[in-house]
Formats: sequence, C-alpha cells, structure tokens
Amino acid sequence: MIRLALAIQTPEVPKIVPVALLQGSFEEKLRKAAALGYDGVEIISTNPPELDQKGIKAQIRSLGLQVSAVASGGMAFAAGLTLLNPDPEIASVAYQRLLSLIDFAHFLEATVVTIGTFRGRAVGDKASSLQRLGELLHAACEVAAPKGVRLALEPLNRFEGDLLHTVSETLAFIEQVDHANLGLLIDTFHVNIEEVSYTQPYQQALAAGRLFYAHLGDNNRRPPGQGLIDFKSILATLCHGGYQGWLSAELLPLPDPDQAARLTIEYIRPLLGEVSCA
Ligand code: LER
Ligand code: MN
Repeated sequence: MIRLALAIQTPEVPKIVPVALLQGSFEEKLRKAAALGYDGVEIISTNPPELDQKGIKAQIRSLGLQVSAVASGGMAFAAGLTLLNPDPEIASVAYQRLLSLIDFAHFLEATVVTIGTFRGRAVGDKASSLQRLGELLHAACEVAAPKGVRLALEPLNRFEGDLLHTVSETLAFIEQVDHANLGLLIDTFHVNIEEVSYTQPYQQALAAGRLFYAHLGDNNRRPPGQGLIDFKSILATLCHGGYQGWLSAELLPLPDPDQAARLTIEYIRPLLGEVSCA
C-alpha cells in the first residue's frame, strides 16, 4: 500500500527549512497532519538527542500517525553540516549526526533515513568525493542494518548539488557501494529537471529493487497539481510497479505552509484512486 506523508521539522532545528510544511508548534503540526488525512510524517531533525524523543513518539502514536522517514535535509539547510564538508571537523560532526538520525529512526520505528543535500558537494575531483561518500554510506548502512533502517540516497538537480543528478547514475553508484540497505529516494521536483522521462526513472529503480522512498513536489516546487508535472503517470508507474512505500510532500510552503499540505493531499489522494491504487 502506498502511504502519504509530509515533511515537518522538529523544534531543535535552528532555522526554518525551506521545504518543511505546516505552521504552529510541533504538536500542532502533528494534529494538522492527522486531521488532513496523512498517514505519516517525515521528520526533519538536526540533533535528535536534544529532543524529548519519548514525548514525540507518544504524540505521533496517539494521533494514529507513523513516521515515514527521518530526513537529513535540515543538516545542510539549517545546521551547516554536510558529510563531504571540506572542514574535516564539520564532516566528522555530520557523520556522528547521521548516526543519531539512524538511532532516532529506529526509536520512532521508521525504516528510512534520507540523504539528499546532506551529502555535500565534491571536494577536489568527483571520483574521489564519490569514493569517500560511498565509504561513509557503507559504514552508516552497517550501523543502520541491524536497527532495521535503510538509507535512501536522493539524486539532486544540478543547481543544488554537483554529485549524482540522475537516477541511473545514482543507481550505478549504489550498486558499487553494494550494501542492501542503501537505495534511492526519488523526488519528482529533481526528476523534472534532470531526467528524460517522468516514469522511466521510477521503473528503473523499482526493477533494481532499490526504490526506498519518494518525495512529491511540482516542477515549481509547489504542491502537486499546482504546476506541470504529470503525477498521474508517476503514480500509475509506482502503483503498478509494486511500490509499497511512502509518498512524502517535501515542497515550498506556498501559498502558505498549511494550505500547501492541504492542496497536496487533496490532489494526490483522488489521483491514487484514479490509478486504482487507493
Ligand atoms: C533538496 O532539494 C531536497 O530535495 C531534499 O530532499 C534534500 O535533502
Ligand atoms: Mn527531496
């Protein structure tokens, strides 16, 4: 079954993450997500040990929500931490924080930690940066695997990253890293910029058994239905390709953070029904 989530940030994140949704306190965000009919929340965190983790888990549970993933995007957007940071001390803190996101995901019974902007940019030549990234992700997967957590690596468009833009190059990289717990997060917004088809990247990732997670955002990064992307074809590909994971709204809070959340679910739920995947 495909389930719907939306990205919200936890209170310790030092700045507003530009693709986080909903307004109010963390508890209010959870209540709004549940009231809108979302199945879960994607939790953007930067430093989980600072949080009341037990309280958060209890709130999420009491509202009947699940945690779709713990997201690392806030590390880069709000905390200045990236895995390939040229400053080795920052890179080391970033890796330790990744381990804490894995622990947090395990605690919240989430099976995915996302790796998008958090990987950082190439330092020196791309080949050695990818080699380093592969080593770090393999080591993190070794920690994550016994906890039932998988890492979902996201191809990013050329304006936001300089490593791994397309699904096929990210898949080749993942196959080289060669860990069962490393797979793909495909974000419609990045697909629209980098790929030659809306559906072929999803088919390729599904055929390889590596599609772990999916982000939703239209070509202008507004809610689905507010732009040009053919979401019906994407949903049909996912549904008929046997995708059993989450679709998570990770997009600009336009026209405002609450309406963006509402517009997304009002557009996507019926479309899942139309492709016989409700
Ligand atoms: C950034 O554009 C993005 O799509 C996030 O998922 C990155 O972590
Ligand atoms: Mn994304």
